[in-house]
Amino acid sequence: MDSNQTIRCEIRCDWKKEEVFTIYRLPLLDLVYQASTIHRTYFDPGEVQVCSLLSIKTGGCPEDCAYCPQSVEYDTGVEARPLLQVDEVVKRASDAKASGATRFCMGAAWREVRDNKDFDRVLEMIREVNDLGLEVCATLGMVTEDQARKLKNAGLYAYNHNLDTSSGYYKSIITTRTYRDRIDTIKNTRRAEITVCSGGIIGMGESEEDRMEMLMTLANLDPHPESVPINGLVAVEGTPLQNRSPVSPWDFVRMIATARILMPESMVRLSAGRMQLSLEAQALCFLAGANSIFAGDKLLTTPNQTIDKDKELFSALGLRPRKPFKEENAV
Ligand code: SAM
Ligand code: DTB
Ligand code: SF4
Repeated sequence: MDSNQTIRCEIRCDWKKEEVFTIYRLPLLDLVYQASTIHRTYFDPGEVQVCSLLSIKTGGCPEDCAYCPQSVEYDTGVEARPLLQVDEVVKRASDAKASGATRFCMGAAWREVRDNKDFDRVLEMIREVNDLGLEVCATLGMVTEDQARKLKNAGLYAYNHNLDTSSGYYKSIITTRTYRDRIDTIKNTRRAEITVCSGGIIGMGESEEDRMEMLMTLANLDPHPESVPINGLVAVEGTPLQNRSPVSPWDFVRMIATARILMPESMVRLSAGRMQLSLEAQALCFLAGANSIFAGDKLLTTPNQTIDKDKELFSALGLRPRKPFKEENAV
């Protein structure tokens, strides 16, 4: 494909390596132009989904994910805390709603969900946050199909489980579980008819090929994940990746544009790492097809761009927060 050829907008789950590499390596402005064209075919380019994140169970995680400040393996200053109470979570969700969020994602530093009292409490959180009229998302580690059905029955709208990187590079980042485990959890949530949120992280020392392979793996899931978060590594002191330099804004734009072209109907989320991007670079990400962000002063344990800065950005670009699906479907 040469840079003048317009990429056809169709939903495909059979992308070949060469096709993905050709798209990823287009001259940047051609890539952005084509991604933007596809974005405008499927979405209102003036709308951005605003999601809020809350760590419902912080730190003390037995996994060894090299990027993560919540692993017990690393001395990062993140204190391990027990699972929050339902009331506290509902209060935080309703505050997030009042400040404009329409999706609420609850994260737990767990390797996997266990069938115990803590899981029952998370199910109750989901029921109550769902009653607020928010799209509820959770990221709790590995789940079985049976657990996924319980989450669905409680009203869970989406499950986040990132592939994080390519299958080849995965072993350099995490040794306590496999890529296959990740894919299996995604399949379990899909079988339970929960929408899938899956993406990854750039800036962990992976090659361009690793980035393209990760996007190809996501784009060859059938159906595509409804939501694809692209995170820039937040290099936290104490983790093995503490000295990684920040991701280039051009790389961010390239990842987002390629994700948009490969998965035209998915929400592409400009996730962690916005603190290291200028407002202008973020604008280019929206032009390239990003249509979702995490808002609020904190991600799970690290700082995020402030609400005031987000307001400035939305106002400068003429962007509007997207309504939750529930309201769209309401009569
Ligand atoms: N423990 C669960 C799991 O690993 O699936 C859920 C929580 S975990 C913190 C969710 C995701 O956050 C990870 O898969 C990773 O993509 C992202 N993440 C964690 N630490 C990060 C960091 N320092 N920079 C960027 N993304 C990060
Ligand atoms: C995702 O892809 N990124 C979010 C959310 N899904 C769970 C998490 C980002 C975490 C960044 C590091 C931290 O704040 O601890
Ligand atoms: Fe645990 Fe998730 Fe962090 Fe890995 S990414 S250490 S599984 S909280």
